[in-house]
Amino acid sequence: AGRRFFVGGNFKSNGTVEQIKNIIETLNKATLKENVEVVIAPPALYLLLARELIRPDIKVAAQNIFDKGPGAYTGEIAAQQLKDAGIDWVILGHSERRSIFGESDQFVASKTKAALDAGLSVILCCGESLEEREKGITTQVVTRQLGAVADLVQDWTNIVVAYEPVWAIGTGKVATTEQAQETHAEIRKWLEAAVSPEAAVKTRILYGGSVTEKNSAELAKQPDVDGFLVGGASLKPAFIDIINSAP
Ligand code: G2H
Repeated sequence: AGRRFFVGGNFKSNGTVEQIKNIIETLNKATLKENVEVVIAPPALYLLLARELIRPDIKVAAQNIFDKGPGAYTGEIAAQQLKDAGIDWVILGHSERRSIFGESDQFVASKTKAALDAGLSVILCCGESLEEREKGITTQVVTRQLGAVADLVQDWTNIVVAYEPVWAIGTGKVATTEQAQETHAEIRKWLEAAVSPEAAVKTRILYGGSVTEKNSAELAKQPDVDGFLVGGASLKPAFIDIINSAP
């Protein structure tokens, strides 16, 4: 569809200095398919180390920011500080932030706006719970989550959407290719109506949730799957095979 394939590695709260160095060394030595955009997101503590060591064609993302500051916000990192440190991307609205830390759609939207205003690019996550899927309200849930962002942000050029069904995250239960494609197509339809026809054509929609080197090639073939947000498997050499499963 002319959209550049995108693969993000979300390390979550995993790794040590030594392990991060090893993952980066493996990536630096790997032959990666050209024209795949690759971004790794180590824990905040290791962002500068990662940026220093990683090959220049791979970018680095934070896993969160605060929507205010710099200032008196103990424990938080402001968007401008990431930008200053040469970190170009941030993951926002991950379901673990929403469920464990109680982040609302509005808070995620406000952070997305702060990130974009500071010149960062955003991997914006959305996704339904198992209960919501069983109720048949998947589309309502993800468009409500994304809609909060559309209320504040008109220009989606620097947003990549990641659809991550909560029931598939870290569970080994990957969505079927049909389930992923169906929801991705719904998101694209929503983008056309709620943001713009241009955003619908250009915005990358990633799939996330138990992506491995075994299921990535099949998912990558779907017309509305433009890449992956990979958790567990991004810490392993298999991440390279996932990157190279781009069609
Ligand atoms: C979903 C995904 C990465 P995993 O959270 O964001 O993690 O691949 O481990 O399910």
